[in-house]
Amino acid sequence: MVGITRSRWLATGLSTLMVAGLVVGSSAVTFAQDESPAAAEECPKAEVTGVIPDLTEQLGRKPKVGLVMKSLANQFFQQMDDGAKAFAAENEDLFEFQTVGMKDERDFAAQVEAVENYITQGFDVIVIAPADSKAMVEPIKKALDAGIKVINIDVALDPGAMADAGIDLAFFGPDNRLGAKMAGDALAASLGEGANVVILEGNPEADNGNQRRMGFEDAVAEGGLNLLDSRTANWETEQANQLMTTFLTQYPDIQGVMAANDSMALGVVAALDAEGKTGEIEVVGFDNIPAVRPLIADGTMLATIEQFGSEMAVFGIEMGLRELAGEEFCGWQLTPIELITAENVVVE
Ligand code: ALL
Repeated sequence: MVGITRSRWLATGLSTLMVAGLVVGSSAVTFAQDESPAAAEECPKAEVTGVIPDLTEQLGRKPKVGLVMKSLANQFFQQMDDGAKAFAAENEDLFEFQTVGMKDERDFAAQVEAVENYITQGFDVIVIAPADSKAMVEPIKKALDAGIKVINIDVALDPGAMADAGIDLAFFGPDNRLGAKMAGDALAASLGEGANVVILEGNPEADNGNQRRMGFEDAVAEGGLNLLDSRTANWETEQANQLMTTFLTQYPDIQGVMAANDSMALGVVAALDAEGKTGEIEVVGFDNIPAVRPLIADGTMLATIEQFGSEMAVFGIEMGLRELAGEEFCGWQLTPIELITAENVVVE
């Protein structure tokens, strides 16, 4: 993990960081405590301990934990997969571990199938980053009905769909709207008032896709930017490349681009390159995947947001096993984000 390690996340502890704009070391790690539904519902903050309860005696075997991710073509999930597997290897005497991902961002059926497989195979805990905030509620309800502890990370499930299904899961993830606002603010500060910008949205079926769009719009409003257009490229590099190429023909005066993830930012950068516009148009993204770090360091991209994907999955595993041991978690359990620019990017 570049920039910030799991040990730093664990050492500082989530609950001690639950203040807006807290500065850790030289870099700002930002939380929006006031907006957290967990705070509103007075759900106690879950402390990250890195300690896994020993449930082997209670169960008569090691508990089985499954991690369900989204596209493994995306470095964000490759890193999450690596981090979670490393943590499981360190704790192999305490739990068994498997992971599943989708082949691309639209391969939604793979998630449904993964949850059903884990139910059939008698898993005890499922940690899931849902690809669709509404449609994943039904398969998750099936898992809960089968007695499985389900931990929702990364993309919040839809509260209405959960209410309809009669379930209420805690959400372990970042403030996506605030993160996008931070990236958008960096763009606004660099370009100045009145600058022409476009937004590339994530998947509209995923809550974090919508949150990030709203966060970018907040930055547009606050920074007095001129939003020319906002469309989805479904989190995908290739779609983003095509959309950006279209935008460049349609709006020859674009000055800045806000992409809801780095996979799409990479597609944007390639489109700019093809048109000979590298360096002329500022680009911000979200994720801090390894592929964008050199681009941030050399100024091809202005900024991204680190959201600590591996740590989020490890957090989910710990909380799932603690639920299995009898603890209960509710509300929004906020995880950290950090603005990454040329000032603090770490290229390996
Ligand atoms: C989201 C993640 C990442 C990622 C996207 C693509 O849930 O938070 O930003 O790039 O999924 O699937």
